[in-house]
Amino acid sequence: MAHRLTTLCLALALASCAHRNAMPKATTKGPILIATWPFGQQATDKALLTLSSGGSPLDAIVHGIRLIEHLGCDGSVGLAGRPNAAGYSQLDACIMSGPDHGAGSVAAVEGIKHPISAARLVMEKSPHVMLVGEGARWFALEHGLESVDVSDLPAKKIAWEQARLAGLDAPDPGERGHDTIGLLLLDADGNLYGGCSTSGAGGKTPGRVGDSPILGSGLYVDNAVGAAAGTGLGENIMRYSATALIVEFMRQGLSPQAACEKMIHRIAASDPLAYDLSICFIAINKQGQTGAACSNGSFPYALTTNSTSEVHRIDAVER
Ligand code: SD4
Repeated sequence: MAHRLTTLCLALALASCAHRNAMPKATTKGPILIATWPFGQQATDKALLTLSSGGSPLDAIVHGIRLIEHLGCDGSVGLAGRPNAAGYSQLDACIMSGPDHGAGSVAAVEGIKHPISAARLVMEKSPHVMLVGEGARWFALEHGLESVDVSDLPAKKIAWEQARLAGLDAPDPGERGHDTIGLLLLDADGNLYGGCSTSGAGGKTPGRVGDSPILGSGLYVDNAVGAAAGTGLGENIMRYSATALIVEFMRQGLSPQAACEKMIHRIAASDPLAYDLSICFIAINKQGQTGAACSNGSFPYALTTNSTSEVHRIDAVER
């Protein structure tokens, strides 16, 4: 089932992939939606549909991301995503609301279908910003989110711990594949919102948390300036507070494109990996300009407005 859905996601996304390296034109009138990866187009389209049906901007972010969590596009979001080293899913998600600088986040949560909804509940129904693990699951279920059976998890955890003690190391997560849905919205009133959700790096050590639920790493929204989201190997993003810095670069006057590129160069200049970072960013500013950059390889991302919906593909930054 998951495989069929993944194939469907890819086919839909590739059919509309356009304009290698074409830079989208700046638009000033929202809504404008930008999302990571080709499957992000399904999220941007769904979010636009939510807005045009009268939904709020936060509904749009959540509906768009829930669709990807449901489809498990690319095997990297939701419960259909690649499991951790012990063979089960631990999911990360966060959401930010520009006008009130609201934020909610869940990390390493097990056995719920929609971590983005849990993150929104943390933002709207708790006095906290971030909940992790069992507490995040408990809170989500208390607020009516759909659960899945986790009765086999204790046995899986014990088996993994025994294997670990026997000296069998967790596989390198970087080689197991990873992606994230990051979705940013500038609405018709000029307000900014964002969310992201991931099952994280495949084969990660149980308990590992990536950049995606960490505000300022996987996602940052500043309603006065702009918003940014990251995807790629979280360890290479969260050590640099990358999306918070991209927003700061925009505050200093850089375009979203230049801000994303500067962040890649900034990390590459000091990191032992140089440009071999496997990280990408998207960004949007208050004026509706958008940008994207990646460290190596190429990076497709989705851009949707009232009049167009396309997947753009950029090459790695010039060194
Ligand atoms: C993580 N950043 O958990 C996520 C995974 C990802 O493209 O986005 N991969 O490290």
